[in-house]
Amino acid sequence: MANEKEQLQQIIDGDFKTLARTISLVENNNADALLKLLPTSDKKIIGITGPPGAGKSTLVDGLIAEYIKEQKKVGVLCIDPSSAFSRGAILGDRIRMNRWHNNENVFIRSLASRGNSGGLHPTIIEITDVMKAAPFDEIIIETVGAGQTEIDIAALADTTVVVLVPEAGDDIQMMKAGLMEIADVFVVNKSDRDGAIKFAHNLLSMSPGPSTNYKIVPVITTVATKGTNVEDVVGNIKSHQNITDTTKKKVNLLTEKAYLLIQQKRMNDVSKIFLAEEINTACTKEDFNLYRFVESYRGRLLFN
Ligand SMILES: Nc1nc2c(ncn2[C@@H]2O[C@H](COP(=O)(O)OP(=O)(O)OP(=O)(O)O)[C@@H](O)[C@H]2O)c(=O)[nH]1
Ligand SMILES: [Mg+2]
Repeated sequence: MANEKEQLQQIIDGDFKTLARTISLVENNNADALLKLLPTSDKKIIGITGPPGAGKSTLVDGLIAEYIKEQKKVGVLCIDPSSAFSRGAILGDRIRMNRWHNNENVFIRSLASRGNSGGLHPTIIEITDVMKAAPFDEIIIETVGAGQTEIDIAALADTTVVVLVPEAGDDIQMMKAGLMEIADVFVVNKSDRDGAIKFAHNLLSMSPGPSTNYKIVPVITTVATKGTNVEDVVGNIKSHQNITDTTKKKVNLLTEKAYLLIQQKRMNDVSKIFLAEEINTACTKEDFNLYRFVESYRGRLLFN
C-alpha cells in the first residue's frame, strides 16, 4: 500500500476493509512501516481461552450481543489451530457469529494458526496492535487452550477468561498448572449438563486465594447457547479491567511482547541455507567443533 499514513488514518476512522487488508499484510510480514506508525494505546484486550469445543465462540457471540446493547464497537480475532484438521473450525466460527456479519459495529476475523501446534498465531502481537488503532471499544481474542502455546494468551490479554465444561472435572489437577494460573475469570459453560455446580465449586476452591497475594478468581456458570449468565461474564470482565494494576501489568505485557518480537526478528536474520553453506566448509576442518562454531556467531547476523 502506497501511503501508510493514509492507511493508518483509515483504520483509525473505522474503515474495516482497510483493517482487514492490513491484517493480511501483517500476516505476510508486509506491514513493518505501518506498525512503526501505530500510536500508543491503552485499550484492553480480552482473551477467551479453553479446551476445544468448550463453547468459546458461542460465548463470544453472546459477549458481542452484550456489548452491542451498550452501543459499543467490538473487534474479534479467532485464532484456531484446529482449522488445520478437518473440523473446519474457521467456518464454524463464521456460522456461530454469522449474525454479526453485516453489523457495522462488529469486526470478526478468523486466523488460521498455520498448524503451529497449540500455538497462537505467529503475528498475533502485531495484529492485535493494529486492532487497537481501530475505534473498537472492546477487543476479544478467542484461542484454543493454553497448552504449549508459543505466545501465551495471558501475555497478550489484559483479562483472560478461561472457559471450561463440567466434564473437565477429572482433568482439573492437570489443568492447574496451565489454565488455572492464567485465569482472571472462570466460565463453566454447558451448565445445562450434569455436574456443573459441583465443578464450579471445585474450581472456586482451587483459586489461589489471598495467601498468594492474589484475588479469588470468580467462577460463572453459563449456558452460552441460551445466553444464560453471559451478562455476568461481562460484569466480571469489567471488574477485572477496573481493578488491574495497570502500570505493573502494562510493563509485564510489553516486556513479554518485546521479548517475543526480538526473538522473532533475531531468527528472521538467520538463514538456514546460509548456515548450511558455512557449516559445509567449516565441518571439513579437522578441529571443527559445533559449540565453538555457534559461539563465533554470537552477535553476528546471518544474512543470505
Ligand atoms: N449444551 C450446550 N452446548 C453448548 C453450549 N455452548 C456451546 N455449546 C455447543 O458446543 C459446541 C461447540 O461450541 P463452540 O462455541 O464452537 O466451541 P469452541 O470452544 O469455540 O470450539 P473450538 O473453537 O472449535 O475450540 C457447539 O455445538 C455449541 O452449540 C452450552 O452452554 N450448552
Ligand atoms: Mg471457537
